[in-house]
Amino acid sequence: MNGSEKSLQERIETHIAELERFTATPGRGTTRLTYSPQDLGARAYLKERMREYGLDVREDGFGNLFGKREGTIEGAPSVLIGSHFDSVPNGGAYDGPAGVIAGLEVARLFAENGTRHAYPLEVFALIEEEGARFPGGLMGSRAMLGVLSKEEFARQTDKDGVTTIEAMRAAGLDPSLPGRREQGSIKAYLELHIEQGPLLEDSGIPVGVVDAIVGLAQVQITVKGRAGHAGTTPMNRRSDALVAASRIVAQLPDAAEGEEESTVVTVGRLNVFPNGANVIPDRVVFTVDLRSGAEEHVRSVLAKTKELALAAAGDGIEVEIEDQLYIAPKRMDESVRALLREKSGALGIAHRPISSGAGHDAMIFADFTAAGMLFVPSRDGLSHCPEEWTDAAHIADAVRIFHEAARALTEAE
Ligand code: HGY
Ligand code: MN
Ligand code: MN
Repeated sequence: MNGSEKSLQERIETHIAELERFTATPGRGTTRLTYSPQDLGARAYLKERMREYGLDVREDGFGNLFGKREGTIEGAPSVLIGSHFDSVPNGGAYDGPAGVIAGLEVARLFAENGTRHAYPLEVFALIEEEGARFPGGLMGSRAMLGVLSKEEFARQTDKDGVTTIEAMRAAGLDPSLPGRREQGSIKAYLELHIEQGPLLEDSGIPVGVVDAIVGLAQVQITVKGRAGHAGTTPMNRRSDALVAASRIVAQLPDAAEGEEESTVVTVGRLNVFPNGANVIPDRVVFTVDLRSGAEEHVRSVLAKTKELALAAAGDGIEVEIEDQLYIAPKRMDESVRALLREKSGALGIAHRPISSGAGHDAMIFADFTAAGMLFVPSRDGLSHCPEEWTDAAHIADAVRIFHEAARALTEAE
């Protein structure tokens, strides 16, 4: 590696290590919830790097963070490059930050080379992609593009009933700042993300050019029964919310059976109330996350899930279902994909097409602009866990590809 290459890889490793410090679960992975002290720590680090790399720093009314390098055309739409910087509970250090860091380092190369360009380059770091604090996920991008209205955004509450606006204010962020981003202000969208699966590593290919992202739906199911004494309530006089909820959960894998093979269904979050060892549960709240590469299968499994849940009602059991997110499968922009393939090839970096089983903010942007994604390998295909790891050399590959692509996208037509 030549000098700047080595420093690029080392800078990437430093960024990862610095951002990794901002976790609520040190030693047990990255837990960085939106608007938390960990969010603020990471945000401050990213702002410092944006300023160091000559970018104008701005936050919007949702807490999304932007670093802009103006081009020569006044008021022209931006080429956006970045990702999200929140995490799942006890997640990894690369899911999200790898993409934000790639954006930062592309901007640094523009600055280092004194690149003159017509269209602005805008590095971004979005909030609440994971939905670990507020319902649904992809919240920063949905709010920014108006898919989630400002009113709906303001109504979102976390598990303690704290609203987004209250949480922003408590974190010293300003929800009165402009939020909605006009479609005409974005020329293209680039995002690097870790693959979060085994394909690239298994194939020995360092870069994936994403062609499509699965469709996904998330619903929250609340099962209500009747609390009672675990010792004195006969079995035939119980309306046990947890037994009813467990029967629903146990049937869900069958709901995915017979659908297209990429169809998956997951119950990742389940809370029991009042959660006493000697109390019959009177309420259980859980999420169902379901995905497929083909929309008809998303719809079919969603319908089956709701049917199963509602069939559990009766004998003192009530069931409520709340739709929290629904996104059809999305294809990445063909011209951006071709550009990424061309620049990878020109740099001699092996690449392959790859589909995403994970959801990404690119799904939201794809309806508003030309969106493209690159994947880099995840060791052992692991993600959403402390073991998540990606070689900084692969992130550096993606930076070089995006640097060439961003130069092409920001130059005058
Ligand atoms: O859930 C996902 O696929 C993404 O990690 N938010
Ligand atoms: Mn992610
Ligand atoms: Mn994730």
